[in-house]
Formats: sequence, C-alpha cells, structure tokens
Amino acid sequence: MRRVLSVLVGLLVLGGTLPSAAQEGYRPTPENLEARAWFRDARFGLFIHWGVYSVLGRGEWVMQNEKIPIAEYEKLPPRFNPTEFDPTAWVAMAKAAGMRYITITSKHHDGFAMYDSKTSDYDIVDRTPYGKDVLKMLAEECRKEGLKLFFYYSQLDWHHPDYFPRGRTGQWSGRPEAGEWDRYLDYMDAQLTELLTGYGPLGGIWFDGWWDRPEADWRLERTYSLIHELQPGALIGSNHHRKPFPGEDFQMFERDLPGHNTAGWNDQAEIGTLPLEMCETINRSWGYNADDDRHKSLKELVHLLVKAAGYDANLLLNVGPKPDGTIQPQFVERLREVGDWLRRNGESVYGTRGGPIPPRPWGVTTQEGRHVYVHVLDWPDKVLALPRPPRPVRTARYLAGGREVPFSLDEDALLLRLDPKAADPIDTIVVLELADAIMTTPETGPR
Ligand code: FHN
Repeated sequence: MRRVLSVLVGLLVLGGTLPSAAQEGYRPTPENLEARAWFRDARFGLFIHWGVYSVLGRGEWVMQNEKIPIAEYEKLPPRFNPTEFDPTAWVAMAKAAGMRYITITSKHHDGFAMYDSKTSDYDIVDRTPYGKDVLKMLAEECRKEGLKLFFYYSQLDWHHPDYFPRGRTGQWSGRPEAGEWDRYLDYMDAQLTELLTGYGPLGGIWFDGWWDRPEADWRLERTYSLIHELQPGALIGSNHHRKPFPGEDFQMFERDLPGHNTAGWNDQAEIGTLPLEMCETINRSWGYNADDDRHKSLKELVHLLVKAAGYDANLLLNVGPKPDGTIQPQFVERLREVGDWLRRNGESVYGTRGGPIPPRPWGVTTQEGRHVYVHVLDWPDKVLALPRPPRPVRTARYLAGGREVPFSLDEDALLLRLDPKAADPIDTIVVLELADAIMTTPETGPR
C-alpha cells in the first residue's frame, strides 16, 4: 500500500494527473445531457476507418505491423486519389441501413489527417492528388440528411516527432529519440479545435490510442474542457478500455458487449453509468483489407445489434472504404439487409433501453414505456420461462403479425407458449404489454 501511495504522490507532485482526474468536477450541460439521451435512442451508427493505408489494402495497422518507416509510408499519400468518393452514396447507404450517426477517422494512428488541417500539411488536401477535404464533404451531406457526425481522433501518433517518449507502438517509424510531449499535446488540441470549429455541430469525438501510453499525462482535463467549451453538445468517448474518466460522455466497448471480454480488450472495462456503445466490424478488419472476406451473416449482424440493445448499448458497425473511395459491395449488401430488418422490427430497438429481464443465452429484452420486447434468438422449445416482469403483463403478441402468444404467470415466472411455426430464423420478437411503464433513469436504465 505504501508503494502505491508513493507512486500516486509522485504522479501528482510531478504534475502528472491520474487519468481518472481527467475533467474532475465535470458537470454535463443540459445540451450535453440532451445529446446523451439522443445517443441512447439512436442505437445504431456507422463506423468508417479510411486513410492512406487503404492504398496497400492490408488494414490500418500496416505501418506498425510491417515496420514501415515514415520516409517510406509518406510515399502512400501521393498514391491516394479516391476519385470515386461519393458522400451522397455513403450517407444514403448508412440511412438505408437504419443508422442514425456516422463516426469517421479524422486521424488514425498513422498521423495522417483526412481533412484540411492548418496545423500540419500531413493531410489529404496538401499531400494527395485528390486534394479535397472529404470530412467537409461528408459533414455537409450528414447535415443535409439528418445524420449526426462523430470524428474518431487517434491520440496515438506514429508520425509526429514530439510523440515522445514512445509508447507500446511506433518504434519503427524512424523518428528521433527526442521530443516535447507537451508540444505534441498542443498539436493534438489544435487539430481538435479545427475539427470542432470547422465542420459544424458534431455528434462528438471518439478518442482512441490512450492505451499506447497509459502512464503518460495526456492532459485530458485541458483537452476535454476544450471540447466541451467549443461544443458543449459534442459527446466525448475514449476507447481506453477502462471505466470512464471524468469528462467523458459515453463509454465504448471494442468487439464485445458491455461487461464481456471475449476479444481481450476489455479486461478492465468496468461498465460506468454513461450511454454505452459497442463497435464491431462486418468482416474482421477495421481499415480496408483486400484479403479479408470473412463477412458476418445478416443473422450475426442483427444479433450484434439486438444484443447490444439488450445491454442498453448502441452498435457502431464498421466499414473500411477502398482507396478509390468505394465501399465493398458485400458491406453495402449486408447493410441494406440490416436496414430491411430494421424497417420491420425497428420499434424493438430504436428508442428502447435494456429490458427488465437481463440478457440470457436464449436472447435479450429491450423495453420502451409499457412495452417489453422479448428477443428470442436461440430457443428451440415451445415454452420459455422468464423472470416475472416488474409490472403486471396485460398481453403478449408476436411483433411480426400481432398474433397473441399464450402466457401464464406464477409468483416468480412468466411462461410464454411459443408456436414453432411462428419462429423467426433470426429473431422471434414477442411484445409484452404491461399495465404501466417501467421507470428508467438516464443513468441506470431499468436495471
Ligand atoms: O488500434 C485501433 C484500431 O486500429 C481500431 O481503430 C480500433 C477500433 O475500435 N481501435 C484500436 C484498437 O483498440
């Protein structure tokens, strides 16, 4: 215990702030709380990982994985010319999928800005033959079509010379073994200021990369305060795989449902009380990977979306566009299919909270007002026994078609008598109508 205390005192004396100090005492504005409520209701967003790395077609970590030094990597931007980029088509695809927001990489770990940065010329306008600000084009289309836009911003930077001391990655970039860490943080804050003042009202900032230097003083207090001052309604999330730090407005889980750790990222990701989001890929790659054809089925994608909602979380589903600006047809087709499913079943996802019956191997529940949606995802038997809901059950019906579902109650349980002929191969949804609404709070939901 003495050792721990001396480390903590050392951190504070050295001016280091504990990450959990972040924006201590942060009080979200009414505008921010309204944005959080919107976010919870949105339930479904499009993640876009797009950068000059797509030229190689081997994912967004190619610079690190193949130990490509900056001098070599800088030969990629001149080859990046996405003449087929069509923001109208991208936003139309997201809307057809039933998505309510888009989160796109403004700068990934490679340090390359996908917008016209005045803080650096290492950007799409100054370094590529394409020479246009794709984020500006996308922001205008999102505003026109009523989708919110979030910017992913990597705190980790494999290009900037002042990202020093290095962290767990970026060792082979060829940068000098020296640098001014605070000067890098100033650079990051300057780029964030550009994004928060030049692209209209944002849904928020999706940080990533803190995990590269967990011991560093990331000056989160200053950066989070800057964001909240520039756009109080912009939600801050950071993919640090920990319980949220003060100043953050939503919590994300990578490739896992909240509280799970199947992918290995979330061993310390204790669920907080903020709005939740899980992110996943359609194949297995975030950035464009020409060899990755392991596309999830419609059933797998709907189960991701429904299970996330059952955990009171959004699903942020990723595409990695190609270097020409197009999106693989397999992704477009899958997203269209998910949109078709949502057009039939969306009331059981949008605007709902996690249901009063906790997620189980057979499925999950979502709830909105007096309605509880029982998503039977994997249950072969005729009778499904559930814990008795917290309010009297008036009726039970299949969402598809409205036919009644026979049920009975005893002091502990609700028994649903399912008709095998009514079973849906993806998700058999039974709607319970309760005598009155289950009260949920913005923080805790029905739990
Ligand atoms: O290293 C990144 C990775 O490239 C990708 O952006 C994912 C998306 O959640 N986040 C980091 C891995 O945790």
